[in-house]
Amino acid sequence: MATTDLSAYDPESVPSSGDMKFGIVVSDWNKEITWALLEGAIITLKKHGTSEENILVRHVPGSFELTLGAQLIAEYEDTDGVICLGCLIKGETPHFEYICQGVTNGITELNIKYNIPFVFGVLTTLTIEQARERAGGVHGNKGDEAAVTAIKMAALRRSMKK
Ligand code: DLZ
Repeated sequence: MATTDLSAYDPESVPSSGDMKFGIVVSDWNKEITWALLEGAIITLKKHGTSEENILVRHVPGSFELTLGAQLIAEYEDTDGVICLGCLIKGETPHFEYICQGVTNGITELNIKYNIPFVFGVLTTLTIEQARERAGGVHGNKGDEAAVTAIKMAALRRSMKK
């Protein structure tokens, strides 16, 4: 089955993010991968107009901590959205499933609780190779996809604001 190129999108479909501010919370577990996602997200936000000073980056130890990290940004900073970046690689125990479930539910709840988008930029792969392929490899960069989603959702929210 063909895998989507995570970095492929129509630039015309992305609004300008020149006046937007974003938080990025990045997990340092599997940092070879997550820091590549971070780089992709920052480059893509800048490409669409977000300035360096309007990109707030915060690190957390693992993907399980992404939910609280993102909530802290939402509580203490005035941002148009928060991008959550992590990489979970399946091991030999069910730990992977629990963390995947925890972070997925956590980020979903944040989207409902706050009136800003929280983007799920978390890779969940069976191997490190699959993660590399999606962190700037043959399948593009999940960080690019997350940044484009954040801009689109932030623009949607602004279009609704009275
Ligand atoms: C403990 C753990 C394991 C085994 N694997 C990963 C992983 O593949 N990716 C990831 O982001 N985090 C992992 N963690 C760490 C947990 O997310 C979390 O940081 C710890 O359980 C402490 O709460």
